[in-house]
Amino acid sequence: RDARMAWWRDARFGMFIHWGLYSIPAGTWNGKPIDGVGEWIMNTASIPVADYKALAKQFNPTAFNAHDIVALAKSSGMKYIVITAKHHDGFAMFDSKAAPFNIVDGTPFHRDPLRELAIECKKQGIKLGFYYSQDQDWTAPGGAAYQTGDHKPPTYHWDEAQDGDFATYLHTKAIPQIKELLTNYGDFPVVIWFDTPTKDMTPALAGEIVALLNQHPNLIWNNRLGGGYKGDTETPEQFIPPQGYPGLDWESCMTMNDTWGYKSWDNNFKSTETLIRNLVDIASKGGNYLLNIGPDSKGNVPPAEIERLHAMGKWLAVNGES
Ligand code: JFZ
Repeated sequence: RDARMAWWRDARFGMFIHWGLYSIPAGTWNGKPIDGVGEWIMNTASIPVADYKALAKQFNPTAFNAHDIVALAKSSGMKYIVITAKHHDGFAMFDSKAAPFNIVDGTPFHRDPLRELAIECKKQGIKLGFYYSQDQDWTAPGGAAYQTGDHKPPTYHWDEAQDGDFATYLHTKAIPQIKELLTNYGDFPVVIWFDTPTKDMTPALAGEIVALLNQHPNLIWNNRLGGGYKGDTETPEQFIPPQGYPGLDWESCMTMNDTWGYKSWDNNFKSTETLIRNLVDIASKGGNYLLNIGPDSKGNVPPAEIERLHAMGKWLAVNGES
């Protein structure tokens, strides 16, 4: 474990990237501003599955540039990147044979940004990990949904197209896609970042995923798989634990404004000073800082985020360790 965690413990600073179809509505649906984080818009606004899926046909992020994003992370002093391979909306931001609702087969873009990032990360000498929503999936039959608004228990689904059997979803989509992610990207991923488990993820089902993960002995995965598995890392979200987590590996993930996925009207950005203080605070308590960017629907990183990352890199160049 120590050998496997060594690079991660040294890293201190990483880039989280939340990017997907939700960057198109960007916090507005049918002309109305939608509260909450941008990547949850399908759930928060109860968007029907067919309407949400139709967004793929207009997703053409031609400004996406893997070289520039990796260079941005590096120049900011970050040592690793974790990008949303699939968020709760079920859309795969990678080439997937397991489900056609993906960026290569389902959009006019036809490119695999995860592959492009993997190539650039290797070239520029920085690590790459994948976020994968293994439990919630709002467009696949049987995928789980957390409750928002007036969605009804026990499934909290808002469209009958979401109904189905969770184990079948796991066996026909999630597990095959996790396999694809673990085998199609060369040296990467070094991290799998799971999220939002429900009670659907029984110890037995989670165990099937763990068996897969164990075939990759250097892989690091977080504490959000479900089924009682603790994983390798604690994941305090949007806060810094006052005493750290003595004896445990931990990573505070945080947004710069109030959303992970891009929202055109969220300008509530933390100051550079606050972000640097957070990094210092976290590092001094033995944790890592996973700081998020949310590219827009063209693939551009918002200027306010670039500006802050550049300033952090400048500060680290003078005051950091390496
Ligand atoms: C989850 C996601 O639902 C969200 O969209 C984003 O990807 C974020 C990084 O993770 O949101 C959470 C998960 C856990 C907590 C809060 C929000 N938590 O433990 O407090």
